Amino acid sequence: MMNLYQPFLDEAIAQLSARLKLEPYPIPEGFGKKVATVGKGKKQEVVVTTSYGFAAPKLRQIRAAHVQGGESLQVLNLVIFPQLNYDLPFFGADLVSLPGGHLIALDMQPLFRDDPSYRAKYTEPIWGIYERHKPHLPWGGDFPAEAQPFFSPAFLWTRPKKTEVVQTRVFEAFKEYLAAYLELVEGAQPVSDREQRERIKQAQLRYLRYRAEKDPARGMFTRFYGAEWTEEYIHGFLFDLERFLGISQREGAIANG
Ligand code: DBV
Repeated sequence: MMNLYQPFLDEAIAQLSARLKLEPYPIPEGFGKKVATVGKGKKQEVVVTTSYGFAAPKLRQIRAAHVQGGESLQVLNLVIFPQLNYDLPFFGADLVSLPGGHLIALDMQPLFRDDPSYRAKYTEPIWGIYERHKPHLPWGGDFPAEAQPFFSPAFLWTRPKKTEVVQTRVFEAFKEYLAAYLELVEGAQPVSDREQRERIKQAQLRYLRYRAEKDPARGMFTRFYGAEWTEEYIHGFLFDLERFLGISQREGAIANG
């Protein structure tokens, strides 16, 4: 399980570099690489979290968090946030390996899930990929109902028992989803209509607030690196749109109800 997701990260950076004009996205000081030693005695492990950030035309932030904790923990979380004048979905990958097994979430997460024309534009292009992989990557079961609006019908959600499945099937699906996403980015046209732009911004904020508030890694990061570091990592890097827009978290909390 050691470094299970390094090839995924390498592949993502290779695809992104080949298809986009990448620029660095700033990573706040102290968040580029974080190391902690956890556990006692024989169970002691060093957990290293490495962050990657890029921007590209049409894409406000491309960011990844890679958590390497030896045999007991491997995570790659990669999210792409488009510029607010594009109606593109988010690219979202949450690849998590714990001693009990693997948890894989892969999707192009829609801004407007229930809009049929949006679905035709952004889910149909990946439907074939989804259908090809689904029989080998069975539905992972329960996930939070409140997360439902943020996933497309082509959401790959699976909990493989075998690491080999991650290295083969999941890796193929990951490559294909990312390639298909970059195709959509290439074809995307800017939105100039003010009202539509406002709807996009609100949909991005909804998604972002949900992810920041419910981040399933919060507990883990807090245990490793403390609460202060973790909250700043979540709001200042992983899910930073409110900061980017100059909205305080307090206003955000009020807007969220
Ligand atoms: N998840 C993140 C970030 C992570 C991360 C930024 C950098 O959003 C890791 C790290 N995800 C992570 C970890 C776990 C999960 C689980 C460590 C395991 C938590 C644990 O078992 O303790 C998809 N990720 C999950 C789960 C789901 C997702 C459904 C299971 C949660 C549960 O069982 O409660 N990805 C996640 C999600 C959205 C998404 C909810 C919502 C839009 O895109």
